[in-house]
Amino acid sequence: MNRVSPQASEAASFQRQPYPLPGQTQASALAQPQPADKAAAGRDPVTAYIALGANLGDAAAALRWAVQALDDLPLSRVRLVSSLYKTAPLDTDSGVEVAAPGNDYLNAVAALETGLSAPALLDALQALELQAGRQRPYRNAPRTLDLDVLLYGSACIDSSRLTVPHPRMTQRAFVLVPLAEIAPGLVSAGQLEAVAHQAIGLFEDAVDADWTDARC
Ligand code: A4P
Ligand code: MG
Repeated sequence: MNRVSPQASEAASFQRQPYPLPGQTQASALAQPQPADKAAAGRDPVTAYIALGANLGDAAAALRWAVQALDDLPLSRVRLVSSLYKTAPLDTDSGVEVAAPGNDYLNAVAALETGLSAPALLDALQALELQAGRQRPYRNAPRTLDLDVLLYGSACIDSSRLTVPHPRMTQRAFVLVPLAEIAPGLVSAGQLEAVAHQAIGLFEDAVDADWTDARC
């Protein structure tokens, strides 16, 4: 994949300070947590990790919009956002890694402190996907926006609509690398090593900028 940045081979071991949200300095993003309860929360907030992906249309703009939209959800605050990564489309459904159709993806992971229940969070993510023009013509089709729940606190969920931890997250560099960037304690060196052959690199256009800065 020749559109991945030269840092691709270093991406698995890459770590940097999390980006601040629009209007925040990096220090304030890290040092001054705000209450997630924009209204009175009925439950203790948990930290959910959300995978963001897109490979159709203006993917960078879609992910930038999504970060802001996540932060605007009721009872929720985006606490940390990873760098933006360019990744090769991957299909691991059969248990074997194969190239999937479509353009390269842009992927990122966000830490969302939320008082929403897990099903309510999934509803909210799917509503945002719809707003972003998501269509599902076939399995693993190119998409304008995909928002998956990787982790919801320490919960294990296995319902007809929601499986958490996300069942394929450990097979994917496009999840593990950005997750390790913002939550290094949640990803082991062995897990990163197991996906180190998958093509992933920092998205060149966002390397020197805060990609979540909503100036588009
Ligand atoms: N669902 C169950 N558990 C979850 C969860 N933890 N988070 C259900 C989100 N949804 C969950 O999802 C299908 C159904 O999964 C939903 O109705 C929900 O009830 P979807 O968003 O319609 O389709 P999807 O995202 O394609 O499905 P899935 O199974 O999450 O796909 P994967 O396995 O995540 O693969 N390659 C690169 N480079 N980057 C990518 O981002 N993404 C995929 C999608 C494939 N290849 C990729 C990428
Ligand atoms: Mg999805």
